[in-house]
Amino acid sequence: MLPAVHLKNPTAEEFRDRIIHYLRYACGLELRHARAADHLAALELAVRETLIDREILSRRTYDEVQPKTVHYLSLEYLLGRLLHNNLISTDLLVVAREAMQLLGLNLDTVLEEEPDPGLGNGGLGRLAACFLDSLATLDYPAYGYGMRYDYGMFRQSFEDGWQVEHADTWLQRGFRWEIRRDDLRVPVRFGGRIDWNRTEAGGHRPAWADWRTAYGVPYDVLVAGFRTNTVGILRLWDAQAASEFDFHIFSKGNYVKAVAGRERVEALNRVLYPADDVEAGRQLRLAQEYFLVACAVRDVVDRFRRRHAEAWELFPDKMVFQLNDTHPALAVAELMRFFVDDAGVPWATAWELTRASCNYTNHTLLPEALETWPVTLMEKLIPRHVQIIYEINRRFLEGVKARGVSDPDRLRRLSILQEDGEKRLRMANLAIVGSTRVNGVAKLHTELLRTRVVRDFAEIWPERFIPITNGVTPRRWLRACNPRLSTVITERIGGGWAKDLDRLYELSAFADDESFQDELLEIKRANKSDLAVELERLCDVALDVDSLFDVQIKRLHEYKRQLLNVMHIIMLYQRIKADPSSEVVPRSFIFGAKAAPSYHMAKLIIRLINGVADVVNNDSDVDGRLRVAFPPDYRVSLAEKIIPAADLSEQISTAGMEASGTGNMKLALNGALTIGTLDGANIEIKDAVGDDNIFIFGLTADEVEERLTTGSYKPWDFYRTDLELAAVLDAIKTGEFVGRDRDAVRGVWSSLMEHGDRYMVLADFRSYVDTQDRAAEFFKDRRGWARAAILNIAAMGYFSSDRAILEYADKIWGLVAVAVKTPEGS
Ligand code: 26V
Repeated sequence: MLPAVHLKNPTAEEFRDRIIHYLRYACGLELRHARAADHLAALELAVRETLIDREILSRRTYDEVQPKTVHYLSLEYLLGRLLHNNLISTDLLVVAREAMQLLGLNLDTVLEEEPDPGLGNGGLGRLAACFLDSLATLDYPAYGYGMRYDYGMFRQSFEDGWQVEHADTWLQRGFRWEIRRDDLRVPVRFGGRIDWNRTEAGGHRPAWADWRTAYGVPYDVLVAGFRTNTVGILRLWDAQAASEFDFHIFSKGNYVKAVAGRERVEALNRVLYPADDVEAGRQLRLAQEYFLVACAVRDVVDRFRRRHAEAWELFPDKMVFQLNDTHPALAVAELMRFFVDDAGVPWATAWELTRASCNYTNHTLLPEALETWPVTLMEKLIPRHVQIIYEINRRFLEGVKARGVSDPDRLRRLSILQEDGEKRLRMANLAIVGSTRVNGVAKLHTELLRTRVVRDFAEIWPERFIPITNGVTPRRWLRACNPRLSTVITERIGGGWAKDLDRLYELSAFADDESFQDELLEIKRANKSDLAVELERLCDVALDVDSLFDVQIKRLHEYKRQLLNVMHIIMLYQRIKADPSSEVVPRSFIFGAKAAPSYHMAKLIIRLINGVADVVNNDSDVDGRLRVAFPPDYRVSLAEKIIPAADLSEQISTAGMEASGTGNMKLALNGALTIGTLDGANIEIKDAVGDDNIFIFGLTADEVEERLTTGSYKPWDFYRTDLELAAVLDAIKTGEFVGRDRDAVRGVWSSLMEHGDRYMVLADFRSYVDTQDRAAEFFKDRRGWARAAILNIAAMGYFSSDRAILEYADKIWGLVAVAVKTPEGS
């Protein structure tokens, strides 16, 4: 008999007793001695108990059903805080609030104590987190595999307007959501050399020799589905040095060297690489990518073997991998290594099994973000994989030639190995060759992939490339972050929307309902007022709650064009200076952005924004009509406060450069109107909300491409013909806003006027500014604006990550939902 698992939720009194229990037996404290951090710990453990009960049921069900399971491989998971979401998923929110009250505590205060696990850079990592939520909510058997970085995304502060990075010590006060699984520790081989052994047939067989072993220790983070018993697992790996290997050195009396060797292995998951722009080409990053893949493959193969012994032909029917960008692309080589070297499967069969179980999602079109690794670096770390990749490439190119491709340039572009200059492995080519499906993350993005970035591949395998537009989880990005709006939506259309976001469409019936419009405006105002309090605390700026809250929150990148936004602010400022009595619609500009520590231009733009903020916020002519708030350390928990308060959502990337965007969806879902280019998912958002309910401006992707490739783009032409633009550029050039940093920040001007303005800021300036003027004018029509906001919310159903995951399950994974069985009588 299996032990009974209780699934009924506790009463507030029972839950209070659970909290007291954990305070006593996990923290060793009586209530009267507990501090805020202890309240948080005890509450987390009390909720975790429910997650564990459900997790046990999920595992039990899967052991019995042995369903096909998806494995999401990602170097990043931008989870954000987990307590609030877990309370909602388990339906314990009300009970917990009451229980805290019974203890004389306030739940909201305790929720604010939780640090953000920031194990990701930006959109790609946050998408992985939304997908885990949807997988569990839709009852799909799934694992996420990732790295348990000691230090996640750096903490950002500003000193004299400059970004300063600090270590993110998210684990310092303990992380209650993880469970260390020493029973599932796996060995990972690295280093060594290749020996050529004679086979019986007289040939030579390569063998990996003299490798060393590190260990991967998994920590499981339980991911509760919303209103279902399914609990998924995010398995994060920690690197551990092998004690034998130290002992060998240690026994020779060199203690220091032994410890240093340990250090080197364990440094593997010390830190998340905080760049999402250019490949740093660092050996440690390559080692991280290999380590994750080796741990994940071993874990999956072990589970397969427990269930299906050596029936490897079943592997693709039971196990499927999704590669989140090229970062885990070595999974293709590692699976081949396992099948061929460890399982003794013939190469051709091994290749069929590998390719049938792998799929790859591309998240970027920027050529500089496409990963390549020097082969010499790889040979030191994983010599056997290098051989395997050569063989994959040899057979692939043979196959291509057999299909009649003979143009050497084309073959060179298709090759997994880049051979001009230093020999390098092209991770995208490996991922494409080793996958059944390759997907883009929005329609335009997929089209540009097919026709530009990997055109040669799309020509030989058109069916391999498919679009699946991103989505966001409505649990975190509406229900949890915007309780006011959630409540009125539920009042109007019932609560089903949180699991079936298409239901929001029923709100369009209320678009012209003045009472609903008023309710919406009131909620927005209340959210803005909450945010204003927070921003006053964070950056000492007082915002006018009735001003237009204009929000741009995303990583700082030239292609995302925060610069265009700040140039618009400068222009508005100059209009006021020219005529202080002129009528302006009051605006509050809110930025959130981290720059990669090595991204010089991004850091200059941060300095410029902070400089403009300083001048504008303190000029008496402006008289509070323009305000700029740039709170430091933008992260998921700050996004959750900003998004519900936004009126206008800035999605202003150079067309053809933003793969999808997901912030655009979160903001529209919370009733912000978008000002944006025809880029990424903006196009699909426009189609959903209608041209009248979105502000579109700027060049199209084709127009950008045409100007960039023909060299017909001349930034100076715009300088000469647009007086307002010229004044803005002059102010940047002379360093008007940045005091003694004027020489440094002049680099921003140079990038536009001397280095060709790669991101076409000048080309889009006039169209952007005119569209902003239209938006401001429309904002004065409060009811009209509310109507448009309602129509935005109503149209966001499609942008749920549930819809995205259903598409992956259907078009890529061939995955079937499995209802978790509850024990009888519960
Ligand atoms: C790229 C690189 C380049 C090499 C150095 C390490 C590193 C780490 C991360 C990345 C990821 C950049 C790609 C990315 O985040 N793409 C974003 O993905 C979102 C989800 O699909 C999408 O909405 C954004 O448009 C896209 O920029």
